[in-house]
Amino acid sequence: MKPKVMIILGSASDINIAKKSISVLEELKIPYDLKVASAHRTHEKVKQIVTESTKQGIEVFIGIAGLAAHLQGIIAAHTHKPVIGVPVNVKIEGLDALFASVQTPFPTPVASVGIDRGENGALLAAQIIAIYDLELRERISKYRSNFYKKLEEDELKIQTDIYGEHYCPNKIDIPKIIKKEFPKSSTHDKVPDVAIIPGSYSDMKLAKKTSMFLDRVGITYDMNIISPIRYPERFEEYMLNMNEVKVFITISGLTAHVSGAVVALTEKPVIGVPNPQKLNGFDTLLAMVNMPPGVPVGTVGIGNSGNAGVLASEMIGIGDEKIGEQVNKLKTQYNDYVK
Ligand code: C2R
Repeated sequence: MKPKVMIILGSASDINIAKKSISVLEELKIPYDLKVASAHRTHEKVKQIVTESTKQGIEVFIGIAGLAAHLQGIIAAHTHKPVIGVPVNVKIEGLDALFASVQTPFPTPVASVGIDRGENGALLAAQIIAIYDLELRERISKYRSNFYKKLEEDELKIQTDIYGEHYCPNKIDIPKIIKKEFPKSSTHDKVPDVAIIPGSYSDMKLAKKTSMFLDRVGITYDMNIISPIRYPERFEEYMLNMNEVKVFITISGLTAHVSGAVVALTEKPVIGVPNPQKLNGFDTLLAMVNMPPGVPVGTVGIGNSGNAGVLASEMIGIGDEKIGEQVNKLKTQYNDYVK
């Protein structure tokens, strides 16, 4: 058995967060490896692990680190495979690690998940691998439906404890878990590889930068302004039609409902780009990245929609050699150009 996911911890002290990732990978039966290496303390070791594991066929990296979490960016600098960042709360509620993980410059994206959200890091890794593995996608779907069941059980528990005189529950017919239909094959001639979803016209400028990158790499995409708040029915219909795309990219400002609504309705990986409209984009960044367990949004830096294009290409590249080579070439060319 060869590992598909490489987990790197900045320090052995991050192990409790890594354990959350491990338990998800175990449950989903995904082979993984784990190393401890710090970009600050053992820079060469990180570089060696990343370049060697990329050659040996690792499909996704997960970097777990607290404080000035440069580890994730350094991993992304040495590979064209997707990198997921899990910021750890060591000081100031983990905000230092979150910013260090998410705000990497173009073209070195890190798909950051919420602070201490090791389980979401692993789940996002699983969703990326499952782009090309239908059986794994079904396991993910089952795993996620357990959240639905648990919520029902918890709800019943607290409801039976309510003795209020005015408590009068309504009878509402709620459908049991909605069964998602999976396509027989994950490739289809007419379906685009990526769905770019800006929540409003004001997100179009950023969306254009994403599509420009996808055009360069030769990845097909659909781009549609769909707001789940403004047009909920149209949104659901769109999601049904886009069932077969490989990756979703959501671009939004303010409350970022778009990314949350998309991740709720798909087993495919979802990338979020916060568009700074108010509060310099802090509101949107936090709303996108700090998702609860079971619904990860791989968030890139504020306004960095170019990085969303690179990240989607890296995800598609794990099962498409031509795209993989293309994104590797573009990343290397850019690095040479900056030199
Ligand atoms: P120690 O407990 O070893 O002092 O580490 C680690 O990930 C850990 O959360 C404290 C915190 O420092 C983080 N660390 C980084 C990096 N190396 C270690 N952020 C790095 O390379 O980015």
